[in-house]
Amino acid sequence: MDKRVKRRLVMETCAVNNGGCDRTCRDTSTGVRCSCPVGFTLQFDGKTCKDIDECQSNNGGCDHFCRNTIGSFDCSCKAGYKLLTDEKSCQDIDECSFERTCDHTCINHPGSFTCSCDRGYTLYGLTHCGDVNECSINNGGCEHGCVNTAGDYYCQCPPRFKLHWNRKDCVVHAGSHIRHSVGSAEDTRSGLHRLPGSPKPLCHRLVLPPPDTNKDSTHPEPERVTPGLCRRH
Ligand SMILES: [Ca+2]
Ligand SMILES: [Ca+2]
Repeated sequence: MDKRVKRRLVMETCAVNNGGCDRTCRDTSTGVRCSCPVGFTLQFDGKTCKDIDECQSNNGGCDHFCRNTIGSFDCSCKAGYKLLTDEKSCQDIDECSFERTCDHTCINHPGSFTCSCDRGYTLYGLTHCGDVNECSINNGGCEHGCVNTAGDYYCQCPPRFKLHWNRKDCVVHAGSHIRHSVGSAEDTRSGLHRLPGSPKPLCHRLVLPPPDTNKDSTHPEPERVTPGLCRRH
């Protein structure tokens, strides 16, 4: 045997300095053989192990994000997705499958979800539904009182008035002592209502107290009778 080879064989053994190998060393008849664990590749020097960047190839097989680590790699997913047990695939999280995600209605989307609210409610804070105070805008369209309720509202009238069928205006009760005048032809054209059973269209002169006080509601003052309150509907 060549002296140099013999000398090299003597020098290179896994027993000494791990045969110069980074990781695994194995003695063979031709000398030491270095090898590397999974996730590493043996360099041209036959000794050094270098991390494989799995993310460089096909994104590491990850659906969304790939992060290289020394000896391995990790997949992760965008917000709203979950990593499946194969540790590569990402699947939308169905937030609507959780309890109480939305106060009212939940709509699942890929990577997200939205909430919607029943009529009469408005969405706040993405998931919550709050009652709309219809009375806060134009008194809810009510001629007199407006009462806000959860998810709805209704109009109110002072004593001796009742709510018109349009649910907003107030009309005088039949039999009330509040005077009314017989409507003219113009009243008919303007669509003024008539009392049930009344042969002629009647324009009721409504005497209304201010919306926020009942002070005058029991004693309407004649001078406060306003022709303008003979309303269209
Ligand atoms: Ca790696
Ligand atoms: Ca979703």
